[in-house]
Amino acid sequence: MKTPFLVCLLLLDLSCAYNGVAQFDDQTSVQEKKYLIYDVNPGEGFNLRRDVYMRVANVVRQLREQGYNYILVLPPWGNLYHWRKRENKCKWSEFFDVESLNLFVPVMEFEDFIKEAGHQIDLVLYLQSYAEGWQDGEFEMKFDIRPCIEAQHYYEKVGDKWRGMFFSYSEVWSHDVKCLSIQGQSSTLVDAIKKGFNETYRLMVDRSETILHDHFGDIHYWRARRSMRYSKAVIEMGDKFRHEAFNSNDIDDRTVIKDNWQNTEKKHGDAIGGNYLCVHLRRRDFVRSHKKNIPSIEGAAKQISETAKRLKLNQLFLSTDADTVEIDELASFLSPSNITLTRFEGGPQLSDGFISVVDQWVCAHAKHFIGTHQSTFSFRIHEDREILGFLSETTFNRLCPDHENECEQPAKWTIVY
Ligand SMILES: Nc1nc2c(ncn2[C@@H]2O[C@H](COP(=O)(O)OP(=O)(O)OP(=O)(O)O)[C@@H](O)[C@H]2O)c(=O)[nH]1
Ligand SMILES: [Mg+2]
Repeated sequence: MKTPFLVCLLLLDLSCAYNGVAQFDDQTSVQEKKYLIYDVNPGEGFNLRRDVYMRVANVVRQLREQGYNYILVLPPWGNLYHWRKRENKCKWSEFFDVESLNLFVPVMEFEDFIKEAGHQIDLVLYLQSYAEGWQDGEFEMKFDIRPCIEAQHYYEKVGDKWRGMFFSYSEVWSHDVKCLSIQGQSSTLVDAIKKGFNETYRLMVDRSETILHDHFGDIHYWRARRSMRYSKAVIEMGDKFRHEAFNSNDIDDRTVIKDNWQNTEKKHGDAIGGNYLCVHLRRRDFVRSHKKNIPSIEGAAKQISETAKRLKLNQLFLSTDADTVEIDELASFLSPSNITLTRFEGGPQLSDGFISVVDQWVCAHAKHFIGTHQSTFSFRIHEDREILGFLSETTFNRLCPDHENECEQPAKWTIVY
């Protein structure tokens, strides 16, 4: 079945702008420089991809600590299901501060990799589970080269070159594709690379979401997460909006952080936030896939009104992927009617991805936040608020489904330094 990859190759048009080259200065390793490129299941959204970045960054960290000189190549953003404009080839620097990422492990944009190392990849290692599934219910860390289960849907040998999606860069190809059945976490992939592929100069690991975190929420998780600062453009846009819409600024909100995340350590309660309530109301596909755990629009409005009243906040910042009909409906149910609903609309010149990150930044600075059950979009806001130093009770909240007044609230994954 060749359709998925051929269809994706046709979606090449809307490229993102080029800006900036990453610099790094890490002397951990003495070996010849090698590149670790990675990709994620095409169906995954932006914020799960941010989580996978932390897993792979910790693979590179461990490889470097053990003397292997890997540079992490950042997978361009593109063709995401939620991006209605279907942009592709978007650089990380559009959303994130690449210099800051670089302070955790050396990283580079894919276009810089091409400039430096060409259009060829030596090996694609396609991660997959074991065809036979779990054995005896035991979680055993293991990996083995096995026959491919599904990689043939995404990679195809044409002459002596393996072709694939490669982030919509049609000139890129690989010398080889192998499938690695793996059960495990970042360190398991480290072991696999050390054992079988540490001579590979340009190694790409596809389906990286297959590996888990070594320890979710530990210091290495948080170091990778803290290094994931937003780009100057995102921060400037978000701060300007906060100021104009809510008269919110870092001094008054006590959300000043140092430029370098390595020197930033804030305590819970240091931040108080701007004079507004932020709600992340996840709709669209979530209405189907998480039906039992999210409220109706009317139910959401009721909960928001109660919280606004309790906290004496009459300014609501709404971060949502809902359509305008649902937003108008929500506004009409807010009570008392002096609660003002404000959104960051962006404008046609901004990408869907950029607008969504600005939404997250504005929510991260609110006095109080309420998210949507099991949305990785909400989870990333929790983390930003932990970094800024908010009290956990202002952060780990979610909207309950209708007729469930006291639903279970999100797990408090508090920051570790
Ligand atoms: N602007 C904006 N976009 C949103 C909002 N909520 C969701 N989106 C869009 O939908 C995407 C969210 O998808 P994911 O990043 O997969 O997060 P999720 O779907 O909530 O969580 P999982 O599917 O569990 O990973 C974002 O990247 C946006 O493109 C929102 O509040 N504001
Ligand atoms: Mg999603």
